[in-house]
Amino acid sequence: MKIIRFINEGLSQLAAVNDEGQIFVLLQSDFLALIQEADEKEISPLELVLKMIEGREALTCQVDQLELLVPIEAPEVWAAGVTYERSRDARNYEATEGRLDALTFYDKVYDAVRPEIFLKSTAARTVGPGGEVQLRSDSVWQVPEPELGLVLNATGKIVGYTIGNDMSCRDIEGENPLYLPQAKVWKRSCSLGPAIRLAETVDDPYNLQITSRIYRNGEKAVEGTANTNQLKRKLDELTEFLIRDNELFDGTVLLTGTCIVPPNEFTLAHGDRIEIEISGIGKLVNHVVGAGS
Ligand code: DO4
Ligand code: MG
Repeated sequence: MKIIRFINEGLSQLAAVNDEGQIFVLLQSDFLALIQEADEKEISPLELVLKMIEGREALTCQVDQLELLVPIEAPEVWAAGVTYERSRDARNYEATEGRLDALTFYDKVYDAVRPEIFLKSTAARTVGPGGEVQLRSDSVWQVPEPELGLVLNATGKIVGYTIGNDMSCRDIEGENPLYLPQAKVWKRSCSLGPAIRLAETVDDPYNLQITSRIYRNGEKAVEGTANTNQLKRKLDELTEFLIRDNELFDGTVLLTGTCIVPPNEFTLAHGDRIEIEISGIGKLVNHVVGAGS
């Protein structure tokens, strides 16, 4: 069971989408209200949704006919890094352009007990399905990072799964790891969506297929696939470090790191279309616009 938000007669509307793709309008204002109501009633979110849609008519349209909104206005989006071997190798390359002669920060963090976790975005910097992600004006090496996103409550419990794009500037990060916040955080540098899959309906989060495609002038320019079974860390390990001595807000999203990196010569350009698909969650599509657009 997935939860989406869409525009209905000018207003934001919450809805549940079952495995057959049928859409049922929900009365709650947003995903958090749904989770909170389930908590108050001491039932699971899935039970609550099933009760609400029982005997109700589904909408007569398909999800791709709706104008979707970001499924959650996450107050904060955090991100874990170097959680896949592929990410470690890509960072090593961008930091040394192939001149690798010693253990780097990235090798060390890949094996360390403490994971890399950084503040990636806020609601105002995050776009939803169909939205425009923006390029930085001072970078010539920019890529999307397709990642599984964990939707958390204030205690760090995983209440849902979504798709995230951790837009990144490889040249800025490669120049100096202390530039990480600038390589990661700027206007419209993060996207989430198109849906949140209720956590209890995901059998095995360590077996989700991730596919990413980038189209340029209507032609596929890059494609990559990965599986969350390649993840070095456990999801609970990441959330435990995130909540440690921290204040977390309901609806915080934690991106779990990328395993798909385009070829080194590739950089995003205005007009590109990015697709990120994760099995059981959906396909997040965004359009790339140049700096200042
Ligand atoms: O070390 C920098 C960030 C890594 C990251 O974002 C990732 O591995 O996905
Ligand atoms: Mg990332």
